[in-house]
Amino acid sequence: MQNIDRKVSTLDEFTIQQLRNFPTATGELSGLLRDIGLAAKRVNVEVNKAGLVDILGDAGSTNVQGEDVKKLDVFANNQFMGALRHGISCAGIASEELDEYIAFNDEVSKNSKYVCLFDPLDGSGNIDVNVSIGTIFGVYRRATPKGEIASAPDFLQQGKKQVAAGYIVYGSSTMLVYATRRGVNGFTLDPSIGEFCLSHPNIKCPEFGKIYSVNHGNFFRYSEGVRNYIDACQKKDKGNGGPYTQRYIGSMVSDVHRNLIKGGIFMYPGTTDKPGGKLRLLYECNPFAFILEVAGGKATDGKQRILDIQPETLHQRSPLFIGSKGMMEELESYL
Ligand code: P6P
Repeated sequence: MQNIDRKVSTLDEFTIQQLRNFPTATGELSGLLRDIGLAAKRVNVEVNKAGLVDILGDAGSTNVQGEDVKKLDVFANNQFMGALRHGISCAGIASEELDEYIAFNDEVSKNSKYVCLFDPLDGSGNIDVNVSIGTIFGVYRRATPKGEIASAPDFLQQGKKQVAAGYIVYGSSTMLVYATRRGVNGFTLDPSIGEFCLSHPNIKCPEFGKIYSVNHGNFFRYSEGVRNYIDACQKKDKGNGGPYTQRYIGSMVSDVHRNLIKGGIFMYPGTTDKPGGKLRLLYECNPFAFILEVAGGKATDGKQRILDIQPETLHQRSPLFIGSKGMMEELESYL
Protein backbone atom coordinates (compact mmCIF):
# COMPACT_ATOMS: atom_id res chain seq x y z
CA MET A 1 0.00 0.00 0.00
CA GLN A 2 1.58 3.24 -1.09
CA ASN A 3 2.27 5.53 1.85
CA ILE A 4 -0.32 8.27 1.53
CA ASP A 5 1.08 10.31 4.42
CA ARG A 6 2.30 13.39 2.59
CA LYS A 7 5.02 15.42 4.26
CA VAL A 8 3.67 18.74 3.08
CA SER A 9 0.27 19.93 4.20
CA THR A 10 -1.50 22.65 2.33
CA LEU A 11 -3.67 25.07 4.28
CA ASP A 12 -6.76 23.26 3.01
CA GLU A 13 -5.40 19.84 4.01
CA PHE A 14 -4.37 21.19 7.40
CA THR A 15 -7.75 22.76 8.19
CA ILE A 16 -9.53 19.60 7.05
CA GLN A 17 -7.18 17.52 9.23
CA GLN A 18 -8.11 19.75 12.17
CA LEU A 19 -11.74 19.06 11.32
CA ARG A 20 -11.10 15.28 11.35
CA ASN A 21 -9.46 15.63 14.76
CA PHE A 22 -12.58 17.29 16.16
CA PRO A 23 -15.60 15.39 14.76
CA THR A 24 -18.03 17.68 16.54
CA ALA A 25 -16.74 20.64 14.51
CA THR A 26 -19.10 21.81 11.78
CA GLY A 27 -16.31 22.74 9.41
CA GLU A 28 -17.44 26.37 9.29
CA LEU A 29 -14.23 27.73 10.81
CA SER A 30 -12.10 25.60 8.49
CA GLY A 31 -14.15 26.92 5.58
CA LEU A 32 -13.72 30.51 6.73
CA LEU A 33 -9.94 30.09 6.97
CA ARG A 34 -9.85 28.66 3.45
CA ASP A 35 -11.89 31.65 2.23
CA ILE A 36 -9.26 33.95 3.79
CA GLY A 37 -6.48 31.94 2.15
CA LEU A 38 -8.13 32.35 -1.25
CA ALA A 39 -8.48 36.13 -0.85
CA ALA A 40 -4.86 36.32 0.35
CA LYS A 41 -3.65 34.62 -2.83
CA ARG A 42 -5.53 37.13 -4.96
CA VAL A 43 -4.18 40.09 -2.97
CA ASN A 44 -0.68 38.62 -3.16
CA VAL A 45 -0.77 38.69 -6.96
CA GLU A 46 -1.52 42.42 -6.97
CA VAL A 47 0.91 43.27 -4.16
CA ASN A 48 3.70 41.49 -6.01
CA LYS A 49 3.17 43.56 -9.12
CA ALA A 50 2.15 46.79 -7.39
CA GLY A 51 5.07 48.61 -8.92
CA LEU A 52 4.12 47.54 -12.42
CA VAL A 53 0.51 48.47 -12.83
CA ASP A 54 -1.37 51.61 -12.22
CA ILE A 55 -2.64 50.33 -8.90
CA LEU A 56 -0.23 52.48 -6.94
CA GLY A 57 -1.03 55.85 -5.63
CA ASP A 58 -3.94 57.16 -3.74
CA ALA A 59 -7.46 56.16 -4.52
CA GLY A 60 -8.21 59.82 -3.91
CA SER A 61 -10.19 59.14 -0.77
CA THR A 62 -9.17 59.04 2.88
CA ASN A 63 -10.25 56.32 5.35
CA VAL A 64 -11.81 56.81 8.78
CA GLN A 65 -8.31 57.26 10.15
CA GLY A 66 -7.80 60.27 7.88
CA GLU A 67 -5.09 58.34 6.03
CA ASP A 68 -4.77 58.49 2.25
CA VAL A 69 -6.35 55.33 0.87
CA LYS A 70 -4.28 53.67 -1.80
CA LYS A 71 -5.95 51.61 -4.47
CA LEU A 72 -4.36 48.40 -3.16
CA ASP A 73 -6.11 48.97 0.18
CA VAL A 74 -9.44 49.15 -1.58
CA PHE A 75 -8.67 46.10 -3.72
CA ALA A 76 -7.60 44.06 -0.69
CA ASN A 77 -10.64 45.11 1.31
CA ASN A 78 -12.95 44.00 -1.50
CA GLN A 79 -11.16 40.66 -1.92
CA PHE A 80 -11.50 39.68 1.75
CA MET A 81 -15.06 41.00 2.00
CA GLY A 82 -16.05 39.20 -1.21
CA ALA A 83 -14.49 35.85 -0.25
CA LEU A 84 -16.19 35.93 3.17
CA ARG A 85 -19.55 37.08 1.80
CA HIS A 86 -19.63 34.24 -0.77
CA GLY A 87 -18.46 31.61 1.73
CA ILE A 88 -20.82 29.75 4.09
CA SER A 89 -19.21 30.68 7.40
CA CYS A 90 -19.41 34.42 7.90
CA ALA A 91 -22.42 36.51 9.00
CA GLY A 92 -20.64 39.83 8.54
CA ILE A 93 -17.38 41.75 8.58
CA ALA A 94 -15.84 44.91 9.99
CA SER A 95 -12.82 46.42 8.30
CA GLU A 96 -10.25 49.06 9.20
CA GLU A 97 -11.06 50.52 5.78
CA LEU A 98 -14.83 50.83 6.34
CA ASP A 99 -16.62 53.32 8.59
CA GLU A 100 -19.27 50.77 9.61
CA TYR A 101 -19.55 46.98 9.83
CA ILE A 102 -21.26 45.09 7.02
CA ALA A 103 -23.84 42.42 7.92
CA PHE A 104 -24.49 40.00 5.07
CA ASN A 105 -28.26 39.72 4.67
CA ASP A 106 -28.64 36.53 2.61
CA GLU A 107 -30.12 33.49 4.36
CA VAL A 108 -26.89 31.44 4.37
CA SER A 109 -24.87 34.28 5.89
CA LYS A 110 -27.53 35.08 8.49
CA ASN A 111 -27.30 31.46 9.65
CA SER A 112 -23.49 31.48 9.77
CA LYS A 113 -21.67 31.13 13.06
CA TYR A 114 -18.84 33.64 12.76
CA VAL A 115 -17.96 37.26 12.05
CA CYS A 116 -14.56 38.44 10.83
CA LEU A 117 -12.77 41.72 11.58
CA PHE A 118 -9.73 42.64 9.52
CA ASP A 119 -7.22 45.22 8.43
CA PRO A 120 -7.03 44.33 4.74
CA LEU A 121 -3.67 45.91 4.05
CA ASP A 122 -1.73 47.19 7.04
CA GLY A 123 1.36 49.29 6.49
CA SER A 124 -0.03 50.54 3.20
CA GLY A 125 2.16 53.63 3.44
CA ASN A 126 5.01 51.24 2.59
CA ILE A 127 3.43 49.97 -0.64
CA ASP A 128 5.24 52.42 -2.90
CA VAL A 129 8.67 51.73 -1.41
CA ASN A 130 8.56 47.93 -1.56
CA VAL A 131 8.54 47.33 2.19
CA SER A 132 6.59 44.23 3.32
CA ILE A 133 2.92 44.84 4.14
CA GLY A 134 0.24 42.60 5.54
CA THR A 135 -3.34 41.61 6.26
CA ILE A 136 -4.52 41.06 9.85
CA PHE A 137 -7.74 39.25 10.84
CA GLY A 138 -9.69 38.06 13.84
CA VAL A 139 -12.62 35.62 13.91
CA TYR A 140 -15.36 35.68 16.57
CA ARG A 141 -18.38 33.48 17.18
CA ARG A 142 -21.31 35.85 16.66
CA ALA A 143 -22.86 37.16 19.89
CA THR A 144 -26.42 37.58 18.48
CA PRO A 145 -28.63 34.59 17.60
CA LYS A 146 -28.02 32.77 14.29
CA GLY A 147 -30.77 33.50 11.77
CA GLU A 148 -30.81 37.22 12.61
CA ILE A 149 -28.77 39.71 10.63
CA ALA A 150 -25.48 40.44 12.42
CA SER A 151 -25.39 43.63 14.50
CA ALA A 152 -23.08 45.78 16.65
CA PRO A 153 -22.67 43.37 19.61
CA ASP A 154 -21.19 40.81 17.19
CA PHE A 155 -18.36 43.19 16.30
CA LEU A 156 -17.66 44.82 19.69
CA GLN A 157 -16.46 41.76 21.57
CA GLN A 158 -13.42 41.46 23.83
CA GLY A 159 -10.38 40.02 22.06
CA LYS A 160 -10.43 36.97 24.33
CA LYS A 161 -13.65 35.94 22.55
CA GLN A 162 -11.73 35.30 19.31
CA VAL A 163 -11.85 31.69 18.11
CA ALA A 164 -9.08 32.31 15.58
CA ALA A 165 -6.78 35.13 14.48
CA GLY A 166 -4.02 35.47 11.95
CA TYR A 167 -2.14 37.53 9.44
CA ILE A 168 -0.66 37.34 5.95
CA VAL A 169 2.74 38.96 5.41
CA TYR A 170 3.43 39.82 1.75
CA GLY A 171 7.20 39.84 2.04
CA SER A 172 10.27 38.04 0.69
CA SER A 173 7.87 35.13 0.65
CA THR A 174 4.17 35.30 1.38
CA MET A 175 3.17 33.66 4.63
CA LEU A 176 -0.18 33.07 6.27
CA VAL A 177 0.02 32.52 10.03
CA TYR A 178 -3.06 31.70 12.06
CA ALA A 179 -3.83 30.73 15.61
CA THR A 180 -6.67 28.86 17.23
CA ARG A 181 -6.60 27.90 20.90
CA ARG A 182 -4.86 24.72 19.77
CA GLY A 183 -1.78 26.48 18.44
CA VAL A 184 -0.14 28.84 15.96
CA ASN A 185 0.82 27.52 12.52
CA GLY A 186 2.56 29.21 9.58
CA PHE A 187 2.02 28.45 5.90
CA THR A 188 4.27 29.69 3.11
CA LEU A 189 2.79 30.28 -0.33
CA ASP A 190 4.27 27.96 -2.97
CA PRO A 191 3.62 29.91 -6.19
CA SER A 192 4.32 26.83 -8.29
CA ILE A 193 1.13 25.18 -7.04
CA GLY A 194 -0.65 28.29 -5.74
CA GLU A 195 -1.09 26.79 -2.29
CA PHE A 196 -0.13 27.85 1.23
CA CYS A 197 2.02 24.98 2.56
CA LEU A 198 2.69 24.27 6.24
CA SER A 199 6.21 25.57 6.85
CA HIS A 200 6.16 26.67 10.52
CA PRO A 201 4.17 24.13 12.59
CA ASN A 202 3.31 24.95 16.20
CA ILE A 203 5.06 28.35 16.43
CA LYS A 204 6.17 29.32 19.95
CA CYS A 205 7.46 32.78 20.85
CA PRO A 206 10.84 32.48 22.67
CA GLU A 207 10.50 33.63 26.29
CA PHE A 208 13.35 36.11 25.76
CA GLY A 209 14.82 37.78 22.70
CA LYS A 210 17.28 40.47 21.77
CA ILE A 211 15.07 42.66 19.61
CA TYR A 212 13.10 45.70 20.67
CA SER A 213 10.88 47.50 18.17
CA VAL A 214 9.67 51.06 18.73
CA ASN A 215 9.55 54.34 16.83
CA HIS A 216 12.39 56.28 18.47
CA GLY A 217 11.14 59.43 16.78
CA ASN A 218 8.42 59.65 19.43
CA PHE A 219 10.84 59.04 22.31
CA PHE A 220 10.34 62.36 24.10
CA ARG A 221 6.57 61.99 23.88
CA TYR A 222 6.50 58.61 25.66
CA SER A 223 5.85 58.21 29.39
CA GLU A 224 8.81 58.19 31.77
CA GLY A 225 8.44 54.44 32.35
CA VAL A 226 8.57 53.70 28.62
CA ARG A 227 11.57 55.99 28.17
CA ASN A 228 13.37 54.26 31.04
CA TYR A 229 12.70 50.84 29.52
CA ILE A 230 13.99 51.95 26.12
CA ASP A 231 17.11 53.33 27.86
CA ALA A 232 17.57 49.95 29.57
CA CYS A 233 17.27 48.15 26.21
CA GLN A 234 20.09 50.33 24.87
CA LYS A 235 22.29 49.65 27.90
CA LYS A 236 21.97 45.89 27.67
CA ASP A 237 25.36 44.29 27.39
CA LYS A 238 26.45 40.68 27.45
CA GLY A 239 26.36 40.79 31.24
CA ASN A 240 22.64 41.41 31.57
CA GLY A 241 21.15 39.52 28.67
CA GLY A 242 22.17 41.93 25.93
CA PRO A 243 23.17 43.12 23.50
CA TYR A 244 19.73 44.14 22.29
CA THR A 245 19.20 45.36 18.76
CA GLN A 246 16.53 47.81 17.57
CA ARG A 247 14.47 46.69 14.59
CA TYR A 248 11.49 48.72 13.35
CA ILE A 249 10.34 48.87 9.74
CA GLY A 250 7.06 50.67 10.27
CA SER A 251 4.97 47.73 9.11
CA MET A 252 3.39 46.05 12.13
CA VAL A 253 2.82 42.67 10.49
CA SER A 254 6.50 42.37 9.60
CA ASP A 255 7.79 43.72 12.92
CA VAL A 256 5.56 41.51 15.06
CA HIS A 257 6.07 38.45 12.83
CA ARG A 258 9.86 38.75 13.17
CA ASN A 259 9.62 39.12 16.95
CA LEU A 260 7.18 36.19 17.21
CA ILE A 261 9.65 33.90 15.45
CA LYS A 262 12.94 35.22 16.88
CA GLY A 263 11.79 36.58 20.23
CA GLY A 264 11.50 40.29 20.96
CA ILE A 265 9.18 43.08 22.02
CA PHE A 266 7.14 45.46 19.86
CA MET A 267 5.84 48.69 21.34
CA TYR A 268 3.46 51.31 20.04
CA PRO A 269 2.96 53.33 23.25
CA GLY A 270 0.63 56.23 23.80
CA THR A 271 2.24 59.66 23.52
CA THR A 272 1.58 63.03 25.12
CA ASP A 273 -0.34 64.13 22.02
CA LYS A 274 -1.98 60.74 21.34
CA PRO A 275 -2.41 58.93 24.70
CA GLY A 276 -4.49 56.23 22.97
CA GLY A 277 -1.63 55.44 20.61
CA LYS A 278 -2.10 54.81 16.90
CA LEU A 279 -2.95 51.13 16.46
CA ARG A 280 -6.58 49.98 16.23
CA LEU A 281 -7.78 47.68 19.01
CA LEU A 282 -10.10 45.53 16.87
CA TYR A 283 -8.11 45.19 13.65
CA GLU A 284 -4.47 45.19 14.83
CA CYS A 285 -4.10 44.75 18.60
CA ASN A 286 -6.67 42.01 19.29
CA PRO A 287 -5.61 39.57 16.54
CA PHE A 288 -1.90 39.85 17.37
CA ALA A 289 -2.57 39.68 21.12
CA PHE A 290 -4.47 36.40 20.59
CA ILE A 291 -1.70 34.96 18.41
CA LEU A 292 1.12 35.94 20.82
CA GLU A 293 -0.70 34.57 23.87
CA VAL A 294 -1.32 31.22 22.16
CA ALA A 295 2.39 31.22 21.21
CA GLY A 296 3.39 31.84 24.86
CA GLY A 297 3.89 35.62 24.67
CA LYS A 298 2.02 38.54 26.26
CA ALA A 299 0.20 41.67 25.08
CA THR A 300 -0.97 44.65 27.14
CA ASP A 301 -1.90 48.29 26.69
CA GLY A 302 0.58 49.16 29.44
CA LYS A 303 -2.02 48.62 32.15
CA GLN A 304 -4.22 45.64 31.23
CA ARG A 305 -4.28 42.58 29.01
CA ILE A 306 -5.28 43.62 25.49
CA LEU A 307 -7.69 40.68 25.21
CA ASP A 308 -9.65 41.87 28.26
CA ILE A 309 -10.44 45.32 26.87
CA GLN A 310 -14.16 45.79 26.19
CA PRO A 311 -14.39 47.72 22.88
CA GLU A 312 -16.74 50.72 22.79
CA THR A 313 -16.37 51.72 19.14
CA LEU A 314 -15.22 49.96 15.96
CA HIS A 315 -12.19 52.18 15.35
CA GLN A 316 -10.90 52.87 18.84
CA ARG A 317 -7.15 52.86 19.28
CA SER A 318 -5.00 51.32 21.99
CA PRO A 319 -1.39 51.57 23.11
CA LEU A 320 0.28 48.20 22.47
CA PHE A 321 3.16 46.35 24.10
CA ILE A 322 3.49 42.80 22.74
CA GLY A 323 6.06 40.02 22.52
CA SER A 324 8.24 37.60 24.48
CA LYS A 325 6.85 36.84 27.93
CA GLY A 326 10.12 37.46 29.77
CA MET A 327 10.71 40.80 28.01
CA MET A 328 7.13 41.90 28.63
CA GLU A 329 7.51 41.16 32.35
CA GLU A 330 10.73 43.15 32.38
CA LEU A 331 8.94 46.06 30.66
CA GLU A 332 6.08 45.90 33.15
CA SER A 333 8.54 46.53 35.98
CA TYR A 334 9.25 49.92 34.36
CA LEU A 335 5.61 50.95 33.75
P1 P6P B 1 4.68 55.02 12.85
C1 P6P B 1 1.36 51.29 9.54
O1 P6P B 1 0.76 52.50 9.13
C2 P6P B 1 1.03 51.08 11.02
O2 P6P B 1 -0.34 51.06 11.22
C3 P6P B 1 1.67 49.79 11.51
O3 P6P B 1 1.75 48.81 10.53
C4 P6P B 1 3.04 50.25 11.95
O4 P6P B 1 3.58 49.44 12.97
C5 P6P B 1 2.77 51.66 12.48
O5 P6P B 1 1.61 52.14 11.77
C6 P6P B 1 3.93 52.59 12.19
O6 P6P B 1 3.56 53.86 12.73
O7 P6P B 1 3.97 56.14 13.56
O8 P6P B 1 5.82 54.45 13.66
O9 P6P B 1 5.08 55.33 11.43
